[in-house]
Amino acid sequence: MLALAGGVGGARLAHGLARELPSGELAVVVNTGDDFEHLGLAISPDLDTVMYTLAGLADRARGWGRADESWHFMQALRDLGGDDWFNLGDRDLALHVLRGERLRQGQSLETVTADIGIRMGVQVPVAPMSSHPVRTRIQTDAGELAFQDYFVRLHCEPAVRGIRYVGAAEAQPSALLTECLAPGNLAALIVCPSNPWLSIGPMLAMPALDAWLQQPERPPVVAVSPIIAGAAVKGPAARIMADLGLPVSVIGVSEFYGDRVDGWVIDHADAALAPVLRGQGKAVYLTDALMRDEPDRARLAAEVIAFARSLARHG
Ligand code: FO1
Repeated sequence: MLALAGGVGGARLAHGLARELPSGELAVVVNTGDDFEHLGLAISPDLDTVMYTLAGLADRARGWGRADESWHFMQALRDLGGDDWFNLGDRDLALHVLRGERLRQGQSLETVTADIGIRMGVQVPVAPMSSHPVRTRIQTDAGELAFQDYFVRLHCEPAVRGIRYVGAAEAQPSALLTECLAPGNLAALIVCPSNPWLSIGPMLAMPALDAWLQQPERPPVVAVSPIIAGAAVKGPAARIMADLGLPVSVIGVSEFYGDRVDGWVIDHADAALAPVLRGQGKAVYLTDALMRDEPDRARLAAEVIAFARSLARHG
């Protein structure tokens, strides 16, 4: 199975899927639209969040960055008048320094990611959507912003008027993604509960993935709703939906994903919306969609896997 994942929510379901599927049966492809150069470092936040989470190194509360972190670098940076709006923990820093050095030596982002994953003890194949740069840019009333400027420096405050995925149309899919999309290789594709516009959108904008999704005959695609009872579990998804004039519910997300998704996993709190989704021809699975802890991640993952397999059997 292929899981498409972005930030924290995606990483958590990917962790559950990794616990429920033998490693040969799962691949995780991650958004790189949030990547940026900062202080001379090559930073890939979603790749790092997924890898730290799969390796059991992620900070539980924050969701991003590492647990047991210290912040001496940030304090010294601040004392020297450096840009301190993007927090880089001392242990996390090593990863960004190493990745930047290897990219400068000419290694691809996919190769660097695979090597680092092995060193971290990540058991599941994880790759970027592409080794070619894709950058999510946020159009606001105050002009167009680079992703991290919107998300972190400005705390998602500017109203979103549009989103561009610069480079996605030209980006060559990673080898792992290409392998997953090859005929007969995939039992199902899982769209993790990441931000649809910020984390999944950049991947859907890649022609290779879009073409695969548009095939009349293809393995089932199951999406786990990132919106529960009209609110995002984490992050700005609900705000963005309101800014874009979409219904702030799984219906709004379903409008964005359209026919790419065959089955929706939604929370019991949204049971009233199930008939609307079924009216759109979607299969719907109702459950407790919130992942509070690791057992929750495994439970939800097991339900998603069974749901996807049921769609594969019944077409
Ligand atoms: N998110 C924040 O809200 N504030 C930060 O200072 C911050 C630092 C950071 C450092 C490394 C990393 O991998 C992620 C970090 N994030 C931070 C999260 C990141 O901006 C988001 O996780 C993604 O870009 C969107 O999912």
